[in-house]
Amino acid sequence: MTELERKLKAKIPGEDTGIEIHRTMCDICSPGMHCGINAYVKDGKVIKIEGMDGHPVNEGRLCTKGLSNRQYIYREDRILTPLKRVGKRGEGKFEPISWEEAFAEIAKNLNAAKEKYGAESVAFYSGYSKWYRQTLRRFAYAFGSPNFGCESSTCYISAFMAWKLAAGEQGGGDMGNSDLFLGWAYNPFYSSYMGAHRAMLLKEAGLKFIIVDTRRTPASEKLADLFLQPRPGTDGALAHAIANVLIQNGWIDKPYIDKYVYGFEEYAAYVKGFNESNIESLTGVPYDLVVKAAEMIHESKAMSTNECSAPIPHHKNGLQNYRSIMALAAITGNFDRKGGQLLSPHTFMHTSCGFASREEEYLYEIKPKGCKDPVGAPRFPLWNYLEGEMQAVDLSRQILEGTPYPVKAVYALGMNARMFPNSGKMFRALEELDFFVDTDLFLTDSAKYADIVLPACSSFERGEFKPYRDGLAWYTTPAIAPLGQSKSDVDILTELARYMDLPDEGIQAGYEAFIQKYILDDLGVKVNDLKGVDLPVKIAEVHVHKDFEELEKGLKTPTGKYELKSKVIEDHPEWGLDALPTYVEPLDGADPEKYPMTLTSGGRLPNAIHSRLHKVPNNRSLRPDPMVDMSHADAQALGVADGDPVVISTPRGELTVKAHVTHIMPAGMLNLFQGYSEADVNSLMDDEHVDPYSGFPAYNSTRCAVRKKD
Ligand SMILES: Nc1nc2c(c(=O)[nH]1)N[C@H]1C(S)=C(S)[C@@H](COP(=O)(O)OP(=O)(O)OC[C@H]3O[C@@H](n4cnc5c(=O)[nH]c(N)nc54)[C@H](O)[C@@H]3O)O[C@H]1N2
Ligand SMILES: Nc1nc2c(c(=O)[nH]1)N[C@H]1C(S)=C(S)[C@@H](COP(=O)(O)OP(=O)(O)OC[C@H]3O[C@@H](n4cnc5c(=O)[nH]c(N)nc54)[C@H](O)[C@@H]3O)O[C@H]1N2
Ligand SMILES: [Mo]
Repeated sequence: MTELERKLKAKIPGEDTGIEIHRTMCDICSPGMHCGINAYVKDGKVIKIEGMDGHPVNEGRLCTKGLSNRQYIYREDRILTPLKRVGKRGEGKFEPISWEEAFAEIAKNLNAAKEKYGAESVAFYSGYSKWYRQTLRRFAYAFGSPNFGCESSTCYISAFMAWKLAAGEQGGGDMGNSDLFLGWAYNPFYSSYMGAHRAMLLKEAGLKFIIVDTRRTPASEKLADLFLQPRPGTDGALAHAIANVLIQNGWIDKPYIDKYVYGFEEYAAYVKGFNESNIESLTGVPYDLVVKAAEMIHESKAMSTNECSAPIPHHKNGLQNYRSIMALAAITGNFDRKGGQLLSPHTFMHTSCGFASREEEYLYEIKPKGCKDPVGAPRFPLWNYLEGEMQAVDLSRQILEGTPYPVKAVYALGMNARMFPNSGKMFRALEELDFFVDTDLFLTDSAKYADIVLPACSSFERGEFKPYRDGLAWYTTPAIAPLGQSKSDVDILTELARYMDLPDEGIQAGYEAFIQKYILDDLGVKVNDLKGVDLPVKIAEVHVHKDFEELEKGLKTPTGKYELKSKVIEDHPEWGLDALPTYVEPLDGADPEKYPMTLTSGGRLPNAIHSRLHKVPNNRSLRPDPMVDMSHADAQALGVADGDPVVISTPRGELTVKAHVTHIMPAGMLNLFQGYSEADVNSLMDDEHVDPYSGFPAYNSTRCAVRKKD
C-alpha cells in the first residue's frame, strides 16, 4: 500500500487525499440539541463523520442517532426528483417530473380547493422536523388558511399550555443551581444523552434526585436517591398526595403563596382527597414513599424539575397531571427562584436563547382574520384559545367527516401517518383527499399517498440559522451539495410562494431575509457574520435571573400571579374543563376483563427516533426486530420466553411482535416503541382516547391484552 493509499484508507484530510472537513450539524433529534458534526467530504460525498470539538452542545460527542447521519442522508429510499403519482394512493408508483411541473400542479390544485371550498379547506402540516416551520406557517397564512399544524399537536405543546396557564409563558428548571431535582418521567439517558451527561456530573457534585417513572431506567438506577414507580398516568394523584403531605406538615412557603399564588385554598382542600387511605390503590406507590418524597422536598433549599414533552402529556389526564406536578414548585416557593423553576420565554422555535426576538411577529402578523377556526378548535377549545393553530389529532376525523367544514387538500412536510393514534384512520383520510403534497427526504409509506412528492435535502445539504442557549448562534453552510434535485424546505416554500404570487412580502422575501429582519436586526448582527464561523458565536447577552423579579412585575396570567387554579378556564365554563388541576383515572373504556393489561408506547429507544432510523442499517442492527417490553412475571404467566412472538390486542386490532422479557417492566404493563411499518403500535390506539384539555393522544395508557402466538 502506498503512503497515499494508507492515508485515504484512514480518511485523513489533506490536499493529497482530496478529503476536506466541512462543519455542519445533526438535526435528527430535538432543536434543543442539534449537535455539531465534522463531515469528512471527498468528491462531494460524505465519507466519515465525527462529533465537533468545542461545540456548545456536544463537545465532540455524538449519540447512536447522530453517528447514523452518513447512512441516514444516503438512505436508499432518498427522493432525488419531484415525483407525480401514477399508481393508486399508497401503491408507490410515481414518475419523475420537473420542479416547474410540480409547482404548476400544486398551484393549480391548491387554488382549486380554495376556490371551491375556501382557503381553510387546505391544511398545512409539518411532521417532527422543525427548522422550516416559521416559513410553512407564514405560507399557510399568506394562502389564507388558518390551518397550520404540526406534530407538536402530540409533543411538548401540552407542557407549554400548562406553563401558560400557571405562569403565563414557558419555563424550565434551573437544575445547575438546585440541590434537589424532581425527575418526573425523566430518562435523558435515552432521549437526550447530553442531558444525562449533565445530570451525572451534577449528581457527582451532590445534587439529589427523586425519579418518578413507570419503569426502571438508567435514571432510576444511576441517579435516584428515591425512586417512585406509579402506574401509567396516575402522576396527578401522586403529585397531589405529595402536596397534601407538604401542606399538612406546614412544609410550604405560606408568605410566598399569600403574595404570589392564586387559588391555594381551593387547591389545598382538593388535594386532601389524596392521602394514606387511597394513594397506593390509586397509583401503586406506597404511602411511606410519598412521605419520603415530601420530606426530601422539605429538606431541600432549591428544587427544580424537568420539562416533559411526551410521557406525562400522553394520557387523557396529561395536562392536568402536568399542572399537578408543577404545583409542587409553587407551594414550596420554588418558582422564580434560583435553583427552582424559572421563566424562559421562547426566542426561536420554542427554544429559549435568553434574548428577545420578533419571531412571533413574523409568525402571526398576517394570520387571517375573520376566517373559520382551525381544525380541532371545537373539540379542544383550550388548545384553540392558547395555541390558535390546527390540533392535528383531529385532522383525520375532519377530513373523513367533513365537519364543521371540509378539508380537501393537505400540503405536508414530513407527514408520518403512523405517529397518530388509530393511524389507519389517518391513512384512510389521506386516501380521501382531493390533493395531497408531501415533502420528505425519503419515499415513506405516507409519501406514497401523495399526488406530488417533493424532495427535501438534509441538514448536511442546506444552510440554516441555528441559535443555542446562552445567546449563541451560527448559520450553517452546506457540507455537500443537495443530492439529486433535492432542495431545502424553505427554498421550496419560497419558490412556490413566488410561483403562486402569494400576496405577502414576508414570504416572498425568503428565509434569510426573515432571519435578518425579525431575529438579527435588533441584535445588530448580520446573517453573513454567522456564516462560515467555526463554532456558534455569542450574538446577545442573556437576561440574568433575579429572584422574584417576574412575580413582582406580575406574570402574564389573568391574575398576574402563579395560578394553581386557572382563571382562563374558570372564565370559560362552557368548555366543561376544571380550573383546578383535578385528577381522573387514565385508562380508556375498553372492557378490563377482556383487556387486563396496559399498553404504553413512548419509552424512547436510544438508537431509534420515531419513524426515521428504522431503515438505517447500523441503528437497526442494534435492535433488529420491533419488540414489546414485558415483565418476567407476565412472561411466566403466559409461558413466553424472551424472543417468542406474542400477539397484543386492543379493540382496534392486533399486532404480532417478539417479546422482550425484562426486569425494567412492572407486571401488567407492556411497552412498544412507535414508527415501525411492520408493527405500528398506533394502529392499536384509539383516536377518541385523548386529553380534552390539550387534544394529546393517550399513547401511554391503553387497555390491551397479550397472548402467546400459537
Ligand atoms: N405511540 C406513540 N406515538 C407517538 C409518540 C409516542 O411516544 N408514542 N410520540 C409522539 C411524539 S412526542 C412525536 S414528536 C411524534 C413524532 O413525529 P413524526 O412526525 O412521526 O417524526 P419523524 O418520524 O421523526 O419524522 C417525520 C418525517 O419527517 C421526515 N423528515 C426528516 N427531516 C426532514 C426535513 O428536513 N424536511 C422534511 N420535509 N422532512 C423531513 C422524516 O423522513 C419522516 O418521514 O410522534 C408522536 N407519536
Ligand atoms: N433516542 C431518542 N431520543 C428522542 C426521541 C426518540 O424517539 N428517540 N424523541 C424525541 C422526542 S420528539 C421527544 S418528545 C422526547 C421524549 O423523551 P422523554 O420525555 O424522555 O420521553 P420517553 O422516553 O417517552 O419517557 C421518559 C420516561 O417516562 C416514563 N413514563 C412513561 N409513561 C409514564 C407515566 O405515565 N408516568 C411516569 N411517571 N413516567 C412515565 C418512561 O418509562 C420513560 O422512562 O425525546 C426526544 N428524544
Ligand atoms: Mo416529541
